[in-house]
Amino acid sequence: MAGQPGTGEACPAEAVKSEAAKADTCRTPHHEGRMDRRDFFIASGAVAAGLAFPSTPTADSEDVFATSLLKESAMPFTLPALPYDVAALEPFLTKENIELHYGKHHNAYVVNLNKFVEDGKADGTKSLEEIVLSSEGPVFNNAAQIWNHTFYWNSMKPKGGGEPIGKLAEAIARDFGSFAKFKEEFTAACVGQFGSGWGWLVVDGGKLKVTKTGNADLPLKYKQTALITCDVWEHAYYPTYKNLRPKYVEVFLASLVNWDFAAANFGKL
Ligand code: MN3
Repeated sequence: MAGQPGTGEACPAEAVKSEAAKADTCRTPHHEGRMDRRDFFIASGAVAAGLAFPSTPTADSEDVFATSLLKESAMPFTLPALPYDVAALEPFLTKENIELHYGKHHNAYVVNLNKFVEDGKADGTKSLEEIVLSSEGPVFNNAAQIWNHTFYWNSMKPKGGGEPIGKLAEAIARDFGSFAKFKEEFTAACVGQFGSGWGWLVVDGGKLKVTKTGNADLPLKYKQTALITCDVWEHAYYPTYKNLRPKYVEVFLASLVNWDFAAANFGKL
């Protein structure tokens, strides 16, 4: 159902067969017995700090939880915490939708990239961005999808939507004519992306642009700075909206998009 074209990416169903994936399932927030673990990932501030996820040394405790954490922390890439609870985007994206998308899909890309490092196919001393810029095929697909998904989670927030303010609002008016015109272009890109991919608001050569990319492709490759993204892979919206991608994109703009995140990305330029 959820489109997984032949881009060399292992699907989550394959990935969960690995030991690493089994260990990773406790990172999914709905496993209530593991709240201590979830708190750790939130406390690590991985998301707030950006998109590079160094491993974290752990104490030598005999506790089962700490032992599994120690095992994973040998892996160079880790799944960053969601910036909100799995149910926080209800009813616009259901808890089930986020659990599947974050806990299975996003996690599978992390598991896969670590496996490539283990097998010597990717350099675990490089940052995620460095791998994205220097790889192709399955390594690129998984690295880029880790980056894209972390960026996507931050592109939404509970009680999102509305319109940006300040310098970003001025730039949107300058480069699109109006916010309404931006919305039209962004919607057309997201709805018009054939098959799996992403809709983006980017800065390209000092100018704001709407773009779309297929599969794992991303603005970083084109020297563009991403401000916001909407995941239009079917797995992103099928559990909540089934085949109604236009409805999902409409709700993304009306109730989910995080303009604070976009403004922060814009402000760094
Ligand atoms: Mn996705």
